[in-house]
Amino acid sequence: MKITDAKVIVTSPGRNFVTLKIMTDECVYGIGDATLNGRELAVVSYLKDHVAPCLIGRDPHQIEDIWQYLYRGAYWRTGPVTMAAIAAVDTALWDIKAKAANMPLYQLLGGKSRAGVMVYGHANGRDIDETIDEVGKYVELGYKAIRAQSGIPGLDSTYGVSADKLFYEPADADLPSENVWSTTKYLDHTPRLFEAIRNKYGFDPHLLHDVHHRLTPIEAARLGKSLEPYRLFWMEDAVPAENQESFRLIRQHTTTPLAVGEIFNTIWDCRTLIQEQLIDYIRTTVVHAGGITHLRRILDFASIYNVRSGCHGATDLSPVCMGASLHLGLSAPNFGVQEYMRHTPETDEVFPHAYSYSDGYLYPGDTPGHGVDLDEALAEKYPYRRAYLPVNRLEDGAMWNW
Ligand code: GCO
Ligand code: MG
Repeated sequence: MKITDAKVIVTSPGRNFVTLKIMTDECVYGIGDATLNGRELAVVSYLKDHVAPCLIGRDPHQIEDIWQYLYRGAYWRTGPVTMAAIAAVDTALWDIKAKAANMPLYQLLGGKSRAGVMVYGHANGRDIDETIDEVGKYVELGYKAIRAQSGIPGLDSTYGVSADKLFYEPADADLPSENVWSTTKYLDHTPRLFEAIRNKYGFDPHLLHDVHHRLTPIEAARLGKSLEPYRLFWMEDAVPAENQESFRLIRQHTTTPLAVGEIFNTIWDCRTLIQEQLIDYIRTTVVHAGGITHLRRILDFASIYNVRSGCHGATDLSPVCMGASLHLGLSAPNFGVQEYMRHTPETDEVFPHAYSYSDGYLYPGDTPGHGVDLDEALAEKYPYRRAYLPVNRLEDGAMWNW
C-alpha cells in the first residue's frame, strides 16, 4: 500500500477544526485530528507545507517509522504545533491500518480491557445554587463523574462558567476577551461549592474540579487540603506545570488526587510527575501528544507508577480525536476517566461517528478503523473563523494564567 495524497481540511461548524485525510492507492483512507485551539492555521501550514510532501509514496503501515521520521527527522522536536501535526498523521495511519485489517482500532491495540469508557461531564453555574442544579442534570443523564465549576462572588466572569450549558465553548471571541481573577475570593468560595454539592447528592457521584493553572503550589496545597472532606475524584491543573517539581510541594500537603497534562505534548513534559508519583491522572490526549503511538507510550510508562489516564476531551478536540481516544481508553489497562464535553449537532453532522453515549459511558463502536469520518461537502459550508480563548488578569491588571 502507498500513500497517494494528504489533504488538510479546515472547517468551523460552530468552532474551528483542522483535519488531515490521508489517501492510499488501495482506496482506503484515514482521518486524523490536528486542531490546536486558537493557533489552528499554524498546524495547517506545518502539515501542508512541511509534512504532506514527505508522506507521498510511503507505506502507511509503517506507523512507527513514519512517527520517528517526523519526530527525529525534523530536528526541531516537540511543541504543540509539531506534535499536533504528527498526531494527525499517526491517527490517520492507525485508522488506515485498522480499516485494512477490517477491525475496530481497539482490537489492534490489544482488545477490550473494559466494556465501556467512563466519562465526566461539565456542570457549571453562575453561583452555587445554579451549579447544584446543573450537577443534578448530569446525575439524571446517568453520569458517574461530574466536573463542577461555579462563578465566584465579586468576579464578573470566570473560567468554566457559560451561558449555554450543554455546549459550552470557551474560544468565544474574534480577539481574546478578558477575565479578572482573585485567588483569595476563589479559595474562600470553592470549598463551599463542594460542601453544598455533597450535601445535596451525597458521595455517590465522582466530583472533579479544574483550577485551570490559577494557583501557586502552596495555594494549591491549601485548596487540596480544604477539599479533602468532599473526596474529589481529582483536582485538575492546580498550578502551571512547566515546573514539574512544583507538584512535590502540593503532594506533601494533600491527599486530594491530582490531574494534569492537557497542554503537554510529550512524555518529557510529564516524566518527573509520573516517575515520582506526584500525580494520579495524566491528561495528555491523542491530538496534542503525538497521536495514538506516543500517547500509548505515555500511558504504558504511567501504568508502572500507578498513574491512570484522564484524557482531555473539551470541544476543541474534534470527534476524530474523541473516537481515537475511546479506542485507546477501551484497551489501556490503566484507563481512569475520559472527559466528554459534548460537540454541537452541527459538529456531529460534519463528523459522522460510531461512538455513542449511554448511562455514564462512551462506547467507540465496532466500525473498522477509529469509527469517525468527515463529510467534506458539509465541512466546506463552514469556513474558518478566527476565534480566541480568553486571557486572564489579576484585579490590579497584571496578566495571569488562563
Ligand atoms: C478542560 C480544559 C478546556 C480548555 C480548552 C482550551 O479541562 O476541558 O481546561 O476547557 O480550556 O480545551 O483549549
Ligand atoms: Mg482543564
